[in-house]
Amino acid sequence: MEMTLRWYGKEFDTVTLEQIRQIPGVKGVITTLYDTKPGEVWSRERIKAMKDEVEAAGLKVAGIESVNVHEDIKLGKPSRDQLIDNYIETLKNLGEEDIHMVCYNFMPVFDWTRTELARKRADGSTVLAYTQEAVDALVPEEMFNSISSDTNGSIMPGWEPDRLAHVKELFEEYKDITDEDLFENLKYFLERIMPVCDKYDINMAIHPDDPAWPVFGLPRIIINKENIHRMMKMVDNPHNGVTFCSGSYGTNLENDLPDMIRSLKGRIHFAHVRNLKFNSPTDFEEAAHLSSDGSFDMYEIVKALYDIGFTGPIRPDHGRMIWGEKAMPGYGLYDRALGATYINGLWEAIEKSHERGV
Ligand code: CS2
Ligand code: MN
Repeated sequence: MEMTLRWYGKEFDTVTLEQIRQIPGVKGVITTLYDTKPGEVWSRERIKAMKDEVEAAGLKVAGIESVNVHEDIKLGKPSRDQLIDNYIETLKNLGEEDIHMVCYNFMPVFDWTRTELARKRADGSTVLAYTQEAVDALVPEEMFNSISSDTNGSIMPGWEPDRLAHVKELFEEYKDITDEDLFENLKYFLERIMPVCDKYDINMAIHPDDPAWPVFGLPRIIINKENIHRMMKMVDNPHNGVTFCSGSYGTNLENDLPDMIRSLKGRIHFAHVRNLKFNSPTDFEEAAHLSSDGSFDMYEIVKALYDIGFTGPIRPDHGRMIWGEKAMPGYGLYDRALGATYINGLWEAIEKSHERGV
């Protein structure tokens, strides 16, 4: 594995490349052109400038999170062909700049959903949290307003203000879209982009829906083992793979995370590792990465990645807000640095035990 940290770019992130460079074992960043809109072509010049900036700080671009997919592609509208052409052009430009991993998602309207961005824990840290009761009591527009007013001044990925403007129309458009339609539209998209991925050896890594069940009545498909295997089989190409995000699949307690990882050998192109603490099956919060702080056995998760021979980029996912830091919720420096160090420690111990046959 290759330890990385997500970085949103100088204009959007409170964390600097110089700081990231000092986290032991972190050699690369996962980044994006955060000011581009879904459907836009990423120019080769801008990709190169981003790469040069990262490399000047002694790091590498280990992959992109995300090249967002336009809603018309998810909806299967006639305009999708032009939008997919643009996506292909972006992939080609990334490939020509020697970038080979692209994370994306296929969630209608919203990216991840949380009901609190700063729930206070007993130790004084704050974390993102979710309760089903709160979602059930909200209409989607209110969710947008509460998320955007509570972000320490940053724009949260997936909750960009221009989405808000269209939220009502989008819900209308998704009214008749079923899970089957969404699978079909994903298949169409993947079939069209695979040739450029083959040509430039680009690993596409779909991020799971978070939480891993339908919210606000919208269809959601990347939620469990059965569905991801269906997705990989319907376009059976090694470049069609997944981002294994323990915190997103883990929202559904029926998902056996180490078992899912083992079943995805060769198709996990990117890993997000984080822990959740369940207070009830419908109330969870994003704990520290350490197993005993949450509900998951992080050793088993990292061990499964080790056992399948995972060599791709990995990153600590959302961290808690600690030590007075002010940053984009989930994306401060301190707790993610602790997370990276902890995952590195688990990996070293697992690797050495394996090598020494203990
Ligand atoms: C991320 C997602 O911050 C997060 O929760 O894991 O927003 C992820 O970047 C996207 O879903 C991938 O497209
Ligand atoms: Mn994730």
